[in-house]
Amino acid sequence: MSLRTPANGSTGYVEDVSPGRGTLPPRAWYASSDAASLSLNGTWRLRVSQAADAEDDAFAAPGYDAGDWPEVTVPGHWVLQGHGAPVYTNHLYPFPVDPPHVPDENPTGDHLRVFDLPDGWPAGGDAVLRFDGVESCARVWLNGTDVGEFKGSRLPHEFAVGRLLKPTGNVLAVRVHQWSAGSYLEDQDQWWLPGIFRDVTLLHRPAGAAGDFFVHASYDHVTGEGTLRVDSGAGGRVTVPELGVDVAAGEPVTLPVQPWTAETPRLYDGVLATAGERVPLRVGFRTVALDDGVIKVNGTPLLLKGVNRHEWHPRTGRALDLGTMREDVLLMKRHNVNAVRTSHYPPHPAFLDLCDEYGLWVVDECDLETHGFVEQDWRDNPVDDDRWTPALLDRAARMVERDKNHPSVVMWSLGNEAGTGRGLTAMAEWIRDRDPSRLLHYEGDQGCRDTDVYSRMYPPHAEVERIAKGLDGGTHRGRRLPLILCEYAHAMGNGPGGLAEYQELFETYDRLQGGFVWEWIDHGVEHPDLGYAYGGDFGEELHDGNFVCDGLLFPDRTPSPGLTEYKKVIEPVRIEAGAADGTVRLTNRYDFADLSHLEFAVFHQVDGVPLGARPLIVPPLAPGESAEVALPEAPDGGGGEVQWTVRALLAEDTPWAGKGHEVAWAQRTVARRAPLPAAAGVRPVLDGDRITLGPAVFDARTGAPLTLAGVPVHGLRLDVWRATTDNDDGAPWQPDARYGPLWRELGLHRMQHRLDSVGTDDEALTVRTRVAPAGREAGLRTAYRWTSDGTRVRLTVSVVPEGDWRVPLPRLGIRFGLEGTPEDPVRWFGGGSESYPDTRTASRDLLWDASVRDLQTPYVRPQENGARGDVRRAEIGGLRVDGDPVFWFTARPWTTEHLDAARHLTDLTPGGTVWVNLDHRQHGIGSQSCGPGPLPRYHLWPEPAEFSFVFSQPRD
Ligand code: IPT
Repeated sequence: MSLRTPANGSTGYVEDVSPGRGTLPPRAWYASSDAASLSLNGTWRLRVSQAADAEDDAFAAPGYDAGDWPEVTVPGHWVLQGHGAPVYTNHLYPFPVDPPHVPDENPTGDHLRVFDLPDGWPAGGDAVLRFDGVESCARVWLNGTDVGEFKGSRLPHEFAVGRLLKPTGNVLAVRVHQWSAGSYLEDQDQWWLPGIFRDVTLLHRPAGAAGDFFVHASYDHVTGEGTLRVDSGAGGRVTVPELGVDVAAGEPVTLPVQPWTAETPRLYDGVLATAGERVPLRVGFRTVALDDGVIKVNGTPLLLKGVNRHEWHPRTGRALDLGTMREDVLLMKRHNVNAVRTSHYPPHPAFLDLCDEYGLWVVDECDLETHGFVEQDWRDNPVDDDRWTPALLDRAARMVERDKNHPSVVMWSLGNEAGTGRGLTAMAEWIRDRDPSRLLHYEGDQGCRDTDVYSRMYPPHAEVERIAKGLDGGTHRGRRLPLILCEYAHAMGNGPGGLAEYQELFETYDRLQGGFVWEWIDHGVEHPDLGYAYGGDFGEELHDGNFVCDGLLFPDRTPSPGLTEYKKVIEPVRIEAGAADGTVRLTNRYDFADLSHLEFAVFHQVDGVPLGARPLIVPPLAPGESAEVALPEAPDGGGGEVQWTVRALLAEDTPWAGKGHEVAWAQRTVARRAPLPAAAGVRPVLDGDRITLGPAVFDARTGAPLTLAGVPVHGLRLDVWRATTDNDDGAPWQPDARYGPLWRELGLHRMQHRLDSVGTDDEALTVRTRVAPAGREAGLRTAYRWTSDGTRVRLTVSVVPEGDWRVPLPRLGIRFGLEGTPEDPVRWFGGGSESYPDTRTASRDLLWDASVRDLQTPYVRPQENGARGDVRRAEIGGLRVDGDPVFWFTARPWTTEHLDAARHLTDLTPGGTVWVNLDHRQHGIGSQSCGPGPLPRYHLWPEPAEFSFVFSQPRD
C-alpha cells in the first residue's frame, strides 16, 4: 500500500489541469449601486508551509485557533511580507518541466479571516464570494465547508456562498499554493509572487440581481448615430438620462451621440435596473473594425502610441491600490501615450475603468504564457494538448466576460509567448463567437490564422519598413493585415534608442499602426540594503538578473529619460520650421481631436536665456491638417546664439493634467553663436618641472595639465570607455554583434596611454601619445595641442586610429577630475535632459542649472548615464569650458570604472572628486537588450577626428 498518493489525495487538485471546481460561471465585473457588499481586504492570519500537503485542513474548521499565526495584508504577496522570497525568471520555469507536475517544495499559504456580516445585511437572496486575483491556485472553505478550488491567477473567481453565511463569526479559509498546473500557463517574464494579491469581496445577490450583462454600444461615423443594446440575463430596463434613453434590456436604440475615443473619451452614465438591483453603466459608443487592411475606430485609422504595462509596485508587487493605478493612467496621458497592452494578463478591473474614463486604447491580454517550453522546441506545450484546452477556454472566458463592457478595450489578446497550438485556436474561436465586436491579437500566430493583426516583437527598423511595403513574405492572410509592434524599443536601463526612427516609419506607412514600448515600469523590489533588488538578489536558483528592470518608469514611478524621449517622439502636434523664413509649420497629428483644446506660446532665447513668451495664434486644425504661422521677429543676439521655442499647451484643465501642461514643442536656431576666440598668442614657458601657458600649468615631464584657469585638474586624457549599458551588453540570444562584450574583449576599458613626446614652440604646448589596449595592435594616435591668449586656454585633441578596428568606440572625448562633491553646482548651455545620439529628440537647449547629483540618472543597475548633448559651454568647479564644436557633457562623483563595477546604486559612493567627460562623439544606445542595436548612422566608428575646448574662468 502506498502511503502518499498526492494525485488522489487532498491536494490532488494542485496538479490537475482543469480550471477548478465549484466556481460560478464568469460574468461582467461591476459594482452594484444598491446591493450590499463587504470587502474582506485587510488583515488576515497566515501560515506558510513548504509543501502542498504539509498541513491538514483542520485550520478551515470553525473554532480553529490561529491566534499565534503571523498577520498578513490582503491583497498582498506573502513573499513581500517577510515570509519567503520572490523569484525572478524571464522564460525559464523555476522548477523541472514535467507538466502538470510541480515540485514537492511548494510554498503554501493558509490564510484565515473571521468576519461578521455588517448591520443591515439583507436576509434574503444569495451571496457571492469573489476573488479578483490569487496566485497560483486556491482552495476555499467557508465556515468549514469546502466550496471549491481554482487556478488562473489574474482572473476573477466567484463562489455562491449565501447558504453558508452566518450573521457573525464567519470563518473564511483560503489555502494558496505557489505552484500548480496553472503555473505552466503563467510563465510570464516577471517575479513569481504567490498570494491573494487582489481584492476579496462578499457580494449580496438579491433575488432578480443583474448577474451578467453585455453592453453593446456602437457608433456609425456616417450618420453620427450610436446604437445601444444591453443584453441582460435578468432582463430589466436600461436608462441613459442624458440621451433620454429608457428601453428594455435587449432592445436596441439608435440616436445621435458623441462617440468615445481615447482622445475624446465621452462616456454616458446610465443604469441597468433589474428586478433586484441597479447597476451603473458607463457607456462609450465606438465601433472597431478591420477595414481595408487597417484598424479603424469610428471609421478612422488608429496610430497606437502604446506601452506594455505590467502591474507593479516596488513594495506590494502586483497588489496595486487605486491610487497607483490612477497614477499610471495619468502618467501615460501626460506623456502622450494613447494605448496600453495589459502585458501579460488582464489587469485589476479598476484599471480598465480608468482607461474608459481618461481615454486609452486597450489591448486586453489573457493570463497565458508557456514560454519555458521553447527550451524543448515547444514539445508538450499545453496550448497544443487537448487536455489543457478547458483551462485555456476558461481563461479566455474569464477575461472576456469580466472586461467586455469597457469601451477602452478594442482588442483581445490570447496571451503572450505561448507558441502555437489547437488550444489557442479554440480560444480564438470562442472569443470571436462571444464578442465579434473587437479584434483579436496574438503575436505567436505569425501566419495570422487566428488573428486580425500581424503582430511582431522587436523587429529592426529596416524590417518594419520591408513589412510596410509588403516585401517581407509571410502568409497571404498576414500580408493583408495591419502591422502592430506589440513590443518594441526595449526600455532596459539607458534607452531605448531609435524611437524617433520607428515613429517616422509608423507615420509614413498606413499599414503600420504603431506599437507598444516594452515596458512601462521597472519591477525593482524595494530593499533595505540594495535600494531596488532584481533577479538574483534573493538567492534564486535560476534567475535573469536585471532583465526585470526594463521600464520607462523607475520602480518608484519617476519617469526615466526614456519616457521623456517617448513623449516627445509621439507628441500629437508636429512643430517644424516653416517654408518661409520667420514662420513655423504646425500639423495636427491626433487621429480624432482638433487643436481647439490647445494654446500655443513662443519665445526666443539668446545663449539659452529666454526672453518673454508670447501667445501664438494657431487655427484649430482638424486631424492631419497643417498651417504655417508667422513668428514674432527674432531679437538681435549680439553674437550670441538665437533660438525660438514654440510650445503647445493645454488651454484648460483636463482630468489628467492642468491648463498649461505641455503636450508638444519644438526649437530651432535662427542665428548661430559667434565663432570662439582662437585663444592663442601666448608662449609656453618652461620653469623647472612645470610649463606655464597663460592661466594653465602643466607637468613638464608628462605634459599633463595641473591647473586650468587656476583650477586644479587631474588625470586629463583621452577617454573612449563607458560603463556598458544594458543595451550595449545586449541579450545573449542576440544574433548581431553585441558591442559591450566585444569592447571588453578588445580591452577598451583598460586602455594604456603611452607618452611619445612633450614639445613646445612659440605658440603651443603639444603632447603626443598613443592610446591602446594591452595585447592588441589597434590604437589611437592622440595629440593634445594647448594654446592660450593669456586668460583662456584652448585644447585641441586630434585622434588618428591605427590598425585593425572592427568595433565602434563607446565614446570619444576627454575626461578629467576636479575637486568637488555631488552638491556642486553645474551650469551649462545645451540640451537639458539626458541624451545620446539616438535618444536626443527630447533634449531642449537652455541655460540650465543643476547639481552634479542631479545629473545622475538612477538606472537600477548602474551604467553609463547622464550625458547632456549639444553643449556649447559648461561651468563646473570654477572652470568654464566652451566647445568647438558643441560637445557631450557628463559629470559624476565617481569614476566610470566604479560605475562599471557597481551592481546596485548603493554600491556607488562619492569620493572627493567630480569626474568630467567632455565628449566629441558618443556611440548610440539602441535597444539590443532585447531588440536591435543602434542604427548604423549612430555607430561611432574610429576615424580621424579633431575637436577643441576652451577653458576659462566663469564670467558671471
Ligand atoms: C518578450 C516578452 O514577451 C516579454 O514578456 C519580455 O520578456 C520581453 O521579451 C523582454 O523584456 S519575449 C523575447 C524573447 C522577445
